[in-house]
Amino acid sequence: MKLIIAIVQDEDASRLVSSLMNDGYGVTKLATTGGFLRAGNTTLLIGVDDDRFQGAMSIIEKVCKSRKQIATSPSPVAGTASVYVPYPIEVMVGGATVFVLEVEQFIKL
Ligand code: 2BA
Repeated sequence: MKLIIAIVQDEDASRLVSSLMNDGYGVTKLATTGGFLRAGNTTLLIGVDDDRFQGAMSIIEKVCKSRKQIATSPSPVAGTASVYVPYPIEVMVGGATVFVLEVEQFIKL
């Protein structure tokens, strides 16, 4: 068994949960915040048997599309100690950041 930890965009999360649930996957949805953009994103915990792992990954890949987004990021101003000025940057968002862990035990009490 594996545990998929998938960090996705909020706007993809609802469709992704529905798609996974419709295919019989168990999902836990967590409201999370990205460290770089300091914006909300969604982290899904998906426990899957090994033979269903690729199916779950295919759904994540299909639903979560990458796109460019202009974001403002704080940046230290040269020569000042604590003044921060936001400036626009283009970042790729969407897609999914996925961690896959081997599950040692799966216990429901
Ligand atoms: P954030 O940390 O808010 O990052 C959002 C997007 O900003 C990133 O998308 C990336 O395109 C860009 N970005 C991040 N750090 C950057 C930097 N130092 N310079 C320029 N651009 C930067 P993703 O890479 O797809 O990551 C999406 C979200 O996945 C992240 O949101 C974070 O919540 C999570 N994540 C990504 N890598 C991670 C890791 N190694 N460990 C834990 N969480 C991670």
